[in-house]
Amino acid sequence: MRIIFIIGILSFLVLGVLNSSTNVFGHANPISYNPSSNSIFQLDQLLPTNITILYSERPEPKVSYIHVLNPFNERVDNNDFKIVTQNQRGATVTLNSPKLSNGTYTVSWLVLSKDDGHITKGSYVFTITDKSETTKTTTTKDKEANTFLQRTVIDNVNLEYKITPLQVGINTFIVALKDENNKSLSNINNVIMQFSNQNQNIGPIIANLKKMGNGVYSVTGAYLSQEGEWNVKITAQRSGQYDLNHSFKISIPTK
Ligand SMILES: [Cu+2]
Repeated sequence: MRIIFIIGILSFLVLGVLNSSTNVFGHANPISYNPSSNSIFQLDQLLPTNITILYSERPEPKVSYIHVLNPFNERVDNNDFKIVTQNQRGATVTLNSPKLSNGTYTVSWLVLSKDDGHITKGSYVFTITDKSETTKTTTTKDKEANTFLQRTVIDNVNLEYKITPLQVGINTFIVALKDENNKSLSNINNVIMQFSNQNQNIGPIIANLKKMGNGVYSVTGAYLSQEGEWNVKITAQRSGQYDLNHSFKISIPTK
């Protein structure tokens, strides 16, 4: 018993050393976003003046970029990508402040890693609202104008997913997983949704859903940040079984 314990500790230490020196898990992955993912700003209050992303590896500035897009897919950054922080793993662009108004903004980034030569890309969103916009959203919700609802069966699991009110900007996403007998699944550890808009070169935008009950997960956010066709992938991680994956396309109409 004691020997097994010691071996366990030793292998843990060895893995730890490997991990920090050679970066086994590789690639420049985002560690933090500022402003943070899915944050909401009031138009009449302090708005962000720049976007800063910290990565796990050093971006090569000749190739890497951060683009900030308004809801009409127009750039609102000043095209001044530069490396910040002493370890050179941070990158920033400033925002063209007069161009900011209410709406959903997409931050799309690409990094060529100086450390392992690999390219990674992704997107995230933040929202600027004003009071009249909030009122409009409430009215739409009251009317229950649009709900996108789909059901499918994968690996004997009944998967149901719902998007309300199906608009550009903030939506609520609900994923429900049940077994063959329509009992809610209790072995789900995590549900993730990934959103990509290939025409606008956006994505993947990753959303982690919150557990609302056994087999029911939900998140609210502006992940569908522009109109047009989106590819959405749902992944449910289960204990003791393979992940469940389901991809679908959805068309977001003009407001
Ligand atoms: Cu890599």
